Amino acid sequence: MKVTTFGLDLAKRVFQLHWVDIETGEICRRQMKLKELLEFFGNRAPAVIAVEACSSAHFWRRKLVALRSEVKLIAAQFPTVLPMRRFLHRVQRRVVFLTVALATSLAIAQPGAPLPPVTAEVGPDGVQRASITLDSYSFTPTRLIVQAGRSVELTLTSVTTLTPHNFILKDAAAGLSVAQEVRPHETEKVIFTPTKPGIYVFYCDKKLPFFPSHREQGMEGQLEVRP
Ligand SMILES: [Cu+2]
Repeated sequence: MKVTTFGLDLAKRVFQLHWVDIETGEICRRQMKLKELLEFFGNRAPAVIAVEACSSAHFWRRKLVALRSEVKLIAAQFPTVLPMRRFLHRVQRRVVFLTVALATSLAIAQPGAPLPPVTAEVGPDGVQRASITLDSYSFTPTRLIVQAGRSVELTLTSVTTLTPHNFILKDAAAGLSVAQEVRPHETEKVIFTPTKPGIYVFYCDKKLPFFPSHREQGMEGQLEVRP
């Protein structure tokens, strides 16, 4: 079973919900009142819900998180849609909100192009440092470049709402033996020294019964160790 991503358009009385049916690929849309909305999410498997960041978004996040859903606040970030938005705001506000809600739903459901790799910075003490953000279900950056034979210190920060994650990086022959829990909204540091150039996969192996592991949902990245 996969987790469905919803785009939720917040309003005072009637809410618009958009999602992509995982089985059929069909784009679905439904209008609901508050009571129906809470029942809808209360009766289904945990979901990811994208909500446009606005003044009431935090209120809704608390309501939906209480129903075991994970809520992602999405900043206004769609350049082709949003410059027009100011103009359309007066004319047809609803249409644009729906477009954004649907776009956010699709953007989360279908990961885009990979982000560029990040090279760890070497401090005055010779330690290579980098930060990695853990979310459901991704690491950012997904590709980190370090040098062999020097210490690496990673700062791992979870920005997830309630899902615990971990960071596993293991290859005995390359001096890699890291397994660090990172609880929601917490930061952990790990230090290791990669001894052998190569590309090594790090991942989160958390898994709920009956669900695919976080790694299977895309929560993995690569450590590139250069000579
Ligand atoms: Cu995880």
